[in-house]
Amino acid sequence: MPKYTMYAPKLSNVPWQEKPEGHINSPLWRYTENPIIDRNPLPGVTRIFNSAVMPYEDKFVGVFRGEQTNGVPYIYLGWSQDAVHWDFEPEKIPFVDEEGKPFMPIYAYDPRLVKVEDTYYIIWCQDFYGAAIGVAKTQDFKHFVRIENPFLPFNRNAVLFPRKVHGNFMMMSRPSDSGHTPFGDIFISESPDMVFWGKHRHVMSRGNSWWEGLKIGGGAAPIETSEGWLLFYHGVTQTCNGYVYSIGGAILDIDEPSKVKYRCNNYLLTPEEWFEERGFVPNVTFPCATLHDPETGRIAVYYGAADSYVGLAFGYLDEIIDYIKDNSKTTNDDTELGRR
Ligand code: BMA
Repeated sequence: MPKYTMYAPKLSNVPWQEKPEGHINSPLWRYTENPIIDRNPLPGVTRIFNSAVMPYEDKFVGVFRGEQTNGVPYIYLGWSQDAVHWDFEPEKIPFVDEEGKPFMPIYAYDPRLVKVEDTYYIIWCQDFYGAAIGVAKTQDFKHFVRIENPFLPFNRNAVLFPRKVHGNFMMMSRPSDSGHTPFGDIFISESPDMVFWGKHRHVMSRGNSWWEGLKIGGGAAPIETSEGWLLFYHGVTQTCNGYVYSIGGAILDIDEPSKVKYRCNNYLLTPEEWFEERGFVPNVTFPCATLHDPETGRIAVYYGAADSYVGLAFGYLDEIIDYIKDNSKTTNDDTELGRR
């Protein structure tokens, strides 16, 4: 009998491999065929990483950060039957404005993809006189309408919740600066219509432990569970040799998600494999999405690796929640409502 419940649509074809014998130190284990997307995945694109996927009809769809050969990041659409092998559309996603006119961001990176009610939202980081958040919506993955930018610059790592709370859309973000931000906490904002955002609250601070001591940022869209919202996020530390990005786990209160109930003091995944340690930016594991199945409790985490590849890791809901709870350490900044 599972201990905890996941509230999400059934997904029996979630990609999966059982835990390898002797696996220790984390409730997540890696897919043996990682990385699932290699270099030069399509003409004009040198690397795909930090990307998000979802089930759609009888297959899977994804929004992929593609670094073009001119160095500018953009978002590409991909399709898959098994969520492991991907076919990419050769052209960038053709965003339009609300009148249907082409409206392409100058650059776009780290997309997330979240379905709320009957609409799919793509959320990414783009230029808005500095790094800020962009949003588009689609219902058919053919027409992509950009809506208002939710926040002022500078901001990154926006993650939409898969359902409304208090009757409002909920979006986490990480206010930052214009460079490789050496600080950062996760905040949450509410909106009745995806246009006007307010009721800003602080969710959690950097710094409970060394691996996330510099900055943190939202990762995958949170998963609704009987214990609260399960959040995979990234935590960054600074070493004498640069930043290291690990994957962390926390559980947020279901009705007041600015309150952190549990926060794992240990990382759930940290760069250890060649494709995570070696690449355009070494030592990066950067979660952007999960696929998950409530019946089996299986969760597949999609993460960018070394700003060069996409990796896949697996875990069971019960084991992940127990690990987070057993190793939880929270501060006042985490557990309070986050309004000052
Ligand atoms: C962050 C973002 C991510 C990237 C990471 C490591 O600031 O730009 O896209 O994966 O740095 O380079």
